[in-house]
Amino acid sequence: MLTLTVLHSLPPFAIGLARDLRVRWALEEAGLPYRVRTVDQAGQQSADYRREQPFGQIPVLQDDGIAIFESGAILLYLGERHPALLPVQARVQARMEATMWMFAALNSVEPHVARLGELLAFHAGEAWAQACRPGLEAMAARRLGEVDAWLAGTDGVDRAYLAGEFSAADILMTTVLRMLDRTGMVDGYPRLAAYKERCIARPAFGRALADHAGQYTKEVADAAI
Ligand SMILES: N[C@@H](CCC(=O)N[C@@H](CS)C(=O)NCC(=O)O)C(=O)O
Repeated sequence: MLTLTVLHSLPPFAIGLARDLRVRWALEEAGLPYRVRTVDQAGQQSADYRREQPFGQIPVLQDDGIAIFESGAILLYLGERHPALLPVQARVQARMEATMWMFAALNSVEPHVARLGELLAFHAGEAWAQACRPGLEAMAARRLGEVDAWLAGTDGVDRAYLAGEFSAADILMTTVLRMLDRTGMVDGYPRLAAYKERCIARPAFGRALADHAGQYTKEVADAAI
């Protein structure tokens, strides 16, 4: 049985964004049942957990004695076993296109989007943040425009997904784009916004989000009292 480690509690703004959602989504797409293990703040600091995840973060996926950290590595691991996430090995070009876009989502887009998202979530009112914001917005916007241009495809036909059929790359890119939901920036790119909507309309995403949010519902209810 697969075991996914998630944070024991989340601040309300992070519900729907924490990176266990990527893995839940991939597991749902692949039709793989899993159980959830939670780690609290003390657990994150423990030597045992640090051996699994050196930064004390989530997600971690355990599979029969194998433990994997980093959401991208987890999706690659699952993708190597499930063609619903990554084209089979014999389709070298298709598989590499999906792999390249997985790295692009994590390495070329996420850093800029996450930096802006963190600034807005944690430091919005601070003077230094106001000074940095235009530069970070410009860089995130540049990347959004570049992904949007890729989706324009060729011969006037838009690409439905980043690399042919739906893949783990779309899970990563969509979860990165969702970090900007509160800014409305993605809506400035109708093709990119339609792509994001197409991805989150997938039943597997709906199930993953419901399970992820359900994990924290009680905590939110408690906080409201
Ligand atoms: N690059 C890592 C980032 C993991 C990450 O940032 N996890 C956050 C939740 S989304 C976390 O565990 N935060 C708690 C902490 O850093 O203490 C990945 O993709 O797995």
